[in-house]
Amino acid sequence: ELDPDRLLTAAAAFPPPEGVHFAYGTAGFRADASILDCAVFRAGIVAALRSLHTSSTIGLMITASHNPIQDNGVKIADCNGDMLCQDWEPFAESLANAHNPRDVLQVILDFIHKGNFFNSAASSGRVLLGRDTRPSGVRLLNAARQGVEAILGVDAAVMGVLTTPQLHWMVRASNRGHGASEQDYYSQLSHGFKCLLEMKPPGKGLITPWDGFIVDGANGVGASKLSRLQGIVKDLKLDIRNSGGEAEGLLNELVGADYVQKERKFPRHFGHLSELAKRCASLDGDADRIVFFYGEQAEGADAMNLRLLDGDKILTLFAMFIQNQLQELCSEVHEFPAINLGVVQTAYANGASTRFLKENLGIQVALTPTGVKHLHHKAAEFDIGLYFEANGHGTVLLKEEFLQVLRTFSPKSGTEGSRRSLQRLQAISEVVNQGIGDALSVLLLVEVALQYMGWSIQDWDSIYTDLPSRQLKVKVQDRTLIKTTDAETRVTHPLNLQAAIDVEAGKVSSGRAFVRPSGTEDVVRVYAEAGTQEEADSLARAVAIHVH
Ligand code: NG1
Ligand code: ZN
Repeated sequence: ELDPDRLLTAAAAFPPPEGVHFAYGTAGFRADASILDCAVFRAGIVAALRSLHTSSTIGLMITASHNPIQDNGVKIADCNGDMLCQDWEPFAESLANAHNPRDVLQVILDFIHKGNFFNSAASSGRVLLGRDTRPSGVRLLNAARQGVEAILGVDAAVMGVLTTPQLHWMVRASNRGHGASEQDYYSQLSHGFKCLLEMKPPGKGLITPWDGFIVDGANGVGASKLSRLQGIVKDLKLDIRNSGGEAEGLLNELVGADYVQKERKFPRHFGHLSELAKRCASLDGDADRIVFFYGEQAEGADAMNLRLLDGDKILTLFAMFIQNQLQELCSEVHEFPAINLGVVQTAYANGASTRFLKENLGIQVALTPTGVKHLHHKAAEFDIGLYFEANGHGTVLLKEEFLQVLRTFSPKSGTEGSRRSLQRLQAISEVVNQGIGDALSVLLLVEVALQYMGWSIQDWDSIYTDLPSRQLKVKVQDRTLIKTTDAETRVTHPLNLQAAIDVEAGKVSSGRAFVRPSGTEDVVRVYAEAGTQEEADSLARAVAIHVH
């Protein structure tokens, strides 16, 4: 039951900022923190209604991920721990942009009447609220809480400072009736990790002496959470830097996964020659992304080159590791049903990675438009689906039916080997976060995979060589005039643009290029790939000119 008076009174305390239009972007609302109170309050209402509608716990996270510290944002986690169901995005957007409390009420009533959405709605609900370390988070979390409580019967549970994926994990766990505390999260991840290391097949692994990871925490929430995880996972040696301490610098400033991946530069407090070749990783501001890197001696200079292992390399490592586990399972347990393994990428995936996955590993590769929600849904179609964006956001999904088979299957041979091959896959499902990409969980699984392969970070890097690529941003009058198809790889409007891109791509060796309007910035993005860096650069420039 909606209580209009309660809602109107609560909404009156959060007037909308003048002349601002909020768009529900790739991951909710994001803006300068000073103008966000109203949008966050109303996102709280959306989360509360979603909780009633699904009769489940829902999550709401206050974060602006890799954006600067003065920004903030709000994202909603749906009942399975994934992103808010896309059908609700237009509703969330209209609500955020309603002019006054009366309009807020009207938008809600329209939504209810139009779609029969609340036919079976529960009478009570619960929303878990989390935030990253931004100073504005305290105030905005309170706004979200008031939004949730504006809806009669819905409880707001303040979980405090968390990584985005921790909050998603808690929502998922709680809707499955599992322990859903932060401590449960660490316990599950570390249990899976420990099992996997204990079950490493004899004779495999550890060729180079193992010396842990140096991790860039982006001066954000990931650093402290990672050190808590380390306290539980005894075998994990970490040297955590940029953990947000007084002297360490600002959130995401010259640090973090986005900086390392886009700028191809070492984050602050990295990059001394004495650390050459060591295994390094960088988290983003809310720890839902991670990339890996190491330093290589630059030719004739007393500096280091950065060697980046991006989301595509992580995806490839995981695909090989899991494929090996499946092969082992099939050879130990002949009667095990066939398993459908697939990976999902976007057009930004380096062509060398796609080719390696298809041709060398023989794995099916699906392509979706940019944005985790698209990749996630596609990956969920496979028994085991892996997805990663090149920027380091991704995870592994194991279908519930498949997990059920793993748990209950009793192999005819009944040998130690057959039992272990089943248990390994179960342990993988404990380490991965099945709600959303999770830097902490990916870090653990990378460590496991490298140990199973017996690989150094250099060995891992050399699986394939990235094709040289270039990304450019082009400012145009109206970026929405550009329309694309085939997972954004081809332009349909303006009419002659695709033909022009094809001609340019044909002028260079192994040329591939595409353009698309960004979903998070007011620019058109240009991506080009070619046989040499010079060719990739010239292709990108040429395409950018056609976009203008
Ligand atoms: P847009 O601005 O739509 O390209 C960017 C990233 C996405 C995704 C979203 C969400 C690139 C090229 N695009 O989207 O991968 O992470 O932000 O934050 O990196
Ligand atoms: Zn993030």
